[in-house]
Amino acid sequence: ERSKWPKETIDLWNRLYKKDAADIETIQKSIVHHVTTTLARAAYNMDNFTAYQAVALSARDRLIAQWNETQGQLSKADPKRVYYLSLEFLLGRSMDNALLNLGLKDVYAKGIGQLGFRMEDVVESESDAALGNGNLGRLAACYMDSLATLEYPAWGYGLRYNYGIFQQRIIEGYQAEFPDYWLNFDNPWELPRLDISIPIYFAGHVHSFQDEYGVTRHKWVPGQSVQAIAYDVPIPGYDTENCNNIRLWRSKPTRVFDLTSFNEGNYEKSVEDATQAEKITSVLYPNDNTMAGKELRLKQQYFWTAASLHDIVRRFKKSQRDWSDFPEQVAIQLNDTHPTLAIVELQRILVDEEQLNWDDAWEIVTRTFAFTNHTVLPEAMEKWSVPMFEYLLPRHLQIVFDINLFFLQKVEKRFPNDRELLKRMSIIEEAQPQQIRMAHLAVVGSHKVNGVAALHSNLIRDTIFKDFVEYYGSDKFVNVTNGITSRRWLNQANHKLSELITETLGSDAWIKDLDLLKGLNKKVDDKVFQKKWMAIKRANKVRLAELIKERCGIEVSPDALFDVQVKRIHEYKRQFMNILAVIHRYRTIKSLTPAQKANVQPRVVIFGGKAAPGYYVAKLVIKLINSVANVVNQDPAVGDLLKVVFIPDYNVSLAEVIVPASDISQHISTAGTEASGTSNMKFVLNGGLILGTMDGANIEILEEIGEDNIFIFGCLAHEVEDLRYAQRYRGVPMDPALQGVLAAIEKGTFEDPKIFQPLISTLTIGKDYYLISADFASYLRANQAVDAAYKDQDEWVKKSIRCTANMGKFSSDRSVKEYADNIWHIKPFKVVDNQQID
Ligand code: HBZ
Repeated sequence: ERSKWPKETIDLWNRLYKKDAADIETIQKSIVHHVTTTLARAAYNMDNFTAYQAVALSARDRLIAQWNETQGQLSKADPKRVYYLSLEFLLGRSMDNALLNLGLKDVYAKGIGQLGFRMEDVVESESDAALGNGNLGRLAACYMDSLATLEYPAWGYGLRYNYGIFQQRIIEGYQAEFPDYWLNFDNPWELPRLDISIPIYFAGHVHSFQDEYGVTRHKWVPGQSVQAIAYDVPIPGYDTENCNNIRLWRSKPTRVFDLTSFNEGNYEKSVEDATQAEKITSVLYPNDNTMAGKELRLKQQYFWTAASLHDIVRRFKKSQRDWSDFPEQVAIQLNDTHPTLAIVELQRILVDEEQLNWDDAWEIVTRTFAFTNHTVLPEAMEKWSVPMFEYLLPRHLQIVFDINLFFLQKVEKRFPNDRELLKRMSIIEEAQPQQIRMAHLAVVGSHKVNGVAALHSNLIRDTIFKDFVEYYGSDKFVNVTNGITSRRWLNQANHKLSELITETLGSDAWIKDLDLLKGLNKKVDDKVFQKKWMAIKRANKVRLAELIKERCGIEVSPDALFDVQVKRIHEYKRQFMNILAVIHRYRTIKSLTPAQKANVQPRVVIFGGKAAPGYYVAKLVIKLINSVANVVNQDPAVGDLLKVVFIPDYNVSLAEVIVPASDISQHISTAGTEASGTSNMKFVLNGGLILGTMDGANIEILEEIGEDNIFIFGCLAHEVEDLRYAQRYRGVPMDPALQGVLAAIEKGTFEDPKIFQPLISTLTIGKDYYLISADFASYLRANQAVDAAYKDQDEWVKKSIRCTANMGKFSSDRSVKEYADNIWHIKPFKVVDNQQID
């Protein structure tokens, strides 16, 4: 107990415990110290990677100090905290962000410059932390940055996968997957907490008995156990002392259990059990927006939610408050349905272990949780087979059935004699075998449910959760439009533009208050400013052109229009439609006379993104893009008028180079399918225009920047059903331009057409679920509008400036504040820089 320390000891601590000064020499000393001791290297034996490691270790020392200070002060004040449960945190690189947020970027750059290294090279030596599939994971990372910056007491909980999202290589035009063993070298951004080890149980059976009051109670008697070990990743806020935490769990075998097998003389089984235990956090599932249904995935979800709740409950119990205060102290946000088991686990802890009665426990549970939905695609809805669930989590299954029973009883009371309604709303789907609908469980166990953009939130109210809106009332279903952090996506990724903005606005306050970008609106017509603006865009394009040359061996001109579509490859995102339109463009160019060609706007069409390894059709889209690129890029009749590029292994740090270099980016999902999109926000924030559909956050971006600064085409969400119906039953013919394009593929213009047959057959009349044919004509027109607008560079630059100027709404600071005010009911807690213990 610190309070019992003698005064001399406290004084000694306070003399020793001083934050390091932030002058160049102190920084250089710490770098050299880490090179020569932690890394055991000699100065003359240093490369960029060693320099990166040393700088990271040096920055980490400071992060840890801030982290300690924050967590110490939080423990003492014990305000309400929010816990963000996400199976994915797509952090990317950490060093640049850590130095920026610590306010030490310039002095570190100078410091290592004098030691003979360039900051850019050092920064680029870091590999990405890629513990996520796409923007669900990246959103979690942006939110952690904003939570710390706005000084909210928040922790993230996730898994520490040994293998992040696979590395993609392109071999003969096809995607090939390679493991991402990112922990090959020590990860300096994590603090292993080997002392925090939590037992997690699986399988076994349930023991039911009467307690001393004659009440039936249940106790889970598990059959297996593993250990959860904590690894903490400090998340510093920008321009604040606050430093939050992401706690990632790693699975390890339990010693007691392998000893049992060992003592039975079954050495091999004990080793096998140990391997099984480590497997739980071995690999991130590489599917986005599809449900794999694998047992190991369910194990991951339970392992993670149980460890996290154990930690949260332990922290709460230290305060010795009454259980009814739990929702006053704890808010838990479920990032999609992946952590929904946490609802069941908390109910189990309260009822089985803390002996609360069911109703009191359930009241606490539902006041604690809130749930974010990220998709309406049916194939993405999580369902778990009851037999598999029962084997792994027998007690939890009983609880799920009880939750469902009590819930349906209440529904029945409100809406009597409606069996169809009960069937639709049930948490259990009557199939062979029965399935647990995790989205229904998440809705029933939460006090707020949100979608991630206005259209999407309305859609979930009208479709998948319609019955629930009628039952609970509409207040429970809210919208929080996604956001992105301006620190990474403008200040770091586009540093030159960031400097120009600061110089123009006279302050860098916009980095924390993105609405201040509005001040750029008055510069729209300023010729000098326009020139600087375009010069920066061009420099960014030169940088991307160099990257394309290096990674793809393709020469592209930075004077062409850069047209970018980078995101996960998925049918609903319609990269297929994009490449079909590229083929159309290619055929058109080939049909022109030299005089006509002189009027063609040169364009570089850039693709990037990973397909889930088992998603055959998506992988064929990648193959088609590469086959088209091969033909087009080598056709002398086309030259610089059209280039097609597929950049392999798209990830966060590539995005940081690609986003600032785009003139146009494509966000062209079938209306109603893309919940929000967040890269659309990143591109526009960097002065790139959008070619897109009326889907997700595109709609709100349009509202903010004005319809003259965005290229919109295609059908609207409410038209989709009718169009599908018309296609299927009224024999609507295929778009003629599309027919021409398909004929060219089938003729063998791009390799053996047999390869692409399964892809082309997705467009068969009546089967074109994503409405490529229906939208094709308006898509081609929108592309022409883009070409025409780009030719008028005087107007284009104005559009580009207006884009950036009006993107304030899409700061993740705004999103996080909405969550804090309307869902979590938490307040900022400012950490003071006192550096003293007492
Ligand atoms: O979440 C995305 C949505 O598609 C996108 O529209 C939205 O902007 C973004 C942030 O809200 N969803 C994902 O990225 N989803 C996944 O990555 C995913 C991963 C594993 C799953 C399911 C989905 O099992």
